[in-house]
Amino acid sequence: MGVVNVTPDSFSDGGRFLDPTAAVAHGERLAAEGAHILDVGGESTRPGSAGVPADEELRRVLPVVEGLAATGKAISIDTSKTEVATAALDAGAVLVNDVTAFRGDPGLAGLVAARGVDCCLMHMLGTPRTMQDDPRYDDVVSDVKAFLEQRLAFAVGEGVAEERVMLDPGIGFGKTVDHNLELLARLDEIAALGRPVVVGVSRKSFLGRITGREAAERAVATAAANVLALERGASVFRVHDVAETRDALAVAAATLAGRWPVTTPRTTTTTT
Ligand code: HH2
Repeated sequence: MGVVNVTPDSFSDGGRFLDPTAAVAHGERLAAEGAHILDVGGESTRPGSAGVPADEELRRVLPVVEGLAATGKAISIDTSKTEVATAALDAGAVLVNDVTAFRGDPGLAGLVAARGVDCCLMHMLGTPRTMQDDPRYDDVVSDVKAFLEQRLAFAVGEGVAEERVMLDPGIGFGKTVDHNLELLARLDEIAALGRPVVVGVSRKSFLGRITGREAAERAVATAAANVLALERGASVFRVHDVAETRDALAVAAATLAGRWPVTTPRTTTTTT
C-alpha cells in the first residue's frame, strides 16, 4: 500500500504533494514501483495534529482519487469522515482506511456496509492531539487485540461483511517505542484474529529513535520492520518507500517459502 498524502503537514512528506497534479504523479510512480493499493489521505494524523474540516479534506483528495482511479490500482481513502468517504467511493475508491476504526463518524460503518467495499480498522489510543501523552496499557498486545476484536464485531453488527475487514495495530498511534516494538514482535497474536493485518511502520519516529535518522532517510529501517511483520503474519504494508519495501518483501517472501516465484509449486532446479 503506497501512501499518497495530499496534506501540508504530514510528518514525513507534508506539503510535497498538496498540488493534485503532483499527488497524482506521485501515486502513479508508487503504482509503477509495485504498489497494489494507493492510500490517499487529506488529513494528517501525526501526533499533536488537530484535524481539518470535511470540505477542505474533500477539496484535497477528490481530484487525486479521480486521477488515480485510472491507474487500475485499488484506491484507498484514508479518512474518518462519511462525507469524504462517500465522495471518494463515488470517484472510484474501493477501500476505506479509518484510523478511528468507525468511532469517529457514526455513519461510516453503514456506508462501508451499503457499498460492500473493503475497510481497514486501526487501533489508536485517544486522539492524534493527545495520543502520545504518556500512553499506558496493561499488556499492549492483549489490549490492542481486544480492541480490534471489538471493533470487528461492531463493524459486522453494522452490516459490514467480515471478509471485507482488515485490522491494523496502529503503530505510533498512542504508543511508546517499546509498545510499537512489542506489537511488531507479537504481531502473530493480532493475525490470530483471522483477518488480514495491515501495518503502518513507514518512516515512523520509533525507527528514527533506533537509527538516529531523519524521516526521509528511514526507508531501510522501514523495510526491516516490514520484513519481520511479514514473517509474523502481516499482509498489507503501508509505506512511503514502495520500491525499497517491495524488494525487501519479495526477497523475504521467497526466503520464507524456500522458492521463487513464491506462487508456483516447488520444482527441482539446478540454477546456481
Ligand atoms: N499511519 C498514518 C496514517 N494512516 N493508516 C493505517 N491503516 N495505518 C497506519 O499506521 C497509518 C494510517 C500516519 O502516517 P502518514 O500518513 O505518513 O502521516 P500523517 O498522518 O502525518 O499524514
